[in-house]
Amino acid sequence: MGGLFSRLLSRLWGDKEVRILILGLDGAGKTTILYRLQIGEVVTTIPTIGFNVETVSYKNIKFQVWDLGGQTSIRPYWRCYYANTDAIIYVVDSCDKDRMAVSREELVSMLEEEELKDAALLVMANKQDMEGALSPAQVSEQLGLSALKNRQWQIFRTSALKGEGLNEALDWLVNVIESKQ
Ligand SMILES: Nc1nc2c(ncn2[C@@H]2O[C@H](COP(=O)(O)OP(=O)(O)OP(=O)(O)O)[C@@H](O)[C@H]2O)c(=O)[nH]1
Ligand SMILES: [Mg+2]
Repeated sequence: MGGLFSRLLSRLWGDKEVRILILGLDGAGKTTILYRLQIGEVVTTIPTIGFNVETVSYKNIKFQVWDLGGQTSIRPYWRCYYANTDAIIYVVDSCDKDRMAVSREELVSMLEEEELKDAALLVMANKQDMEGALSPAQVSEQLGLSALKNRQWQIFRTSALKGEGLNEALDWLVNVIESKQ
């Protein structure tokens, strides 16, 4: 039964890759998450200038995952990557309380973009292994997620360092993508 289902799925999808962008402020953990998802390990990162792109296979779906640099001077270039995006993974450093408002502004202006109107939004309240991390509910409130209209979204607690919460988050994404078929 599982085999039949996966064959049907791969026929539906063919070789199409699902295009995902990982966005969020600098230092939130985007690159760490990308490689955690791809190779299952914590890699040593340096701040991303430009982007990393990797293919991640999960539950019979091939995700083409773009991890963009989050520094202030690089954020204006995010929009160059918006076209044909199926979902956004928005990563927040749950300990970076001082910059929650900045993170919210960047999120809101990104979601106003026409090219992203059909993209699902997966928020990762990352760095949950650290003391003093805001809970997903608190991060959600700070980002104003409950005010989002016409958008499939969900927030998950994650620790890229410990590898926690990432599978739950991707499971949600797989469901959303399958339901769009
Ligand atoms: N404690 C903890 N540290 C993390 C976690 N995720 C990432 N980090 C650390 O946070 C720092 C920044 O991580 P990066 O993945 O480089 O951040 P980024 O979002 O890609 O940053 P830019 O490329 O500058 O946009 C690194 O020292 C990571 O090891 C986490 O879940 N917990
Ligand atoms: Mg990076």
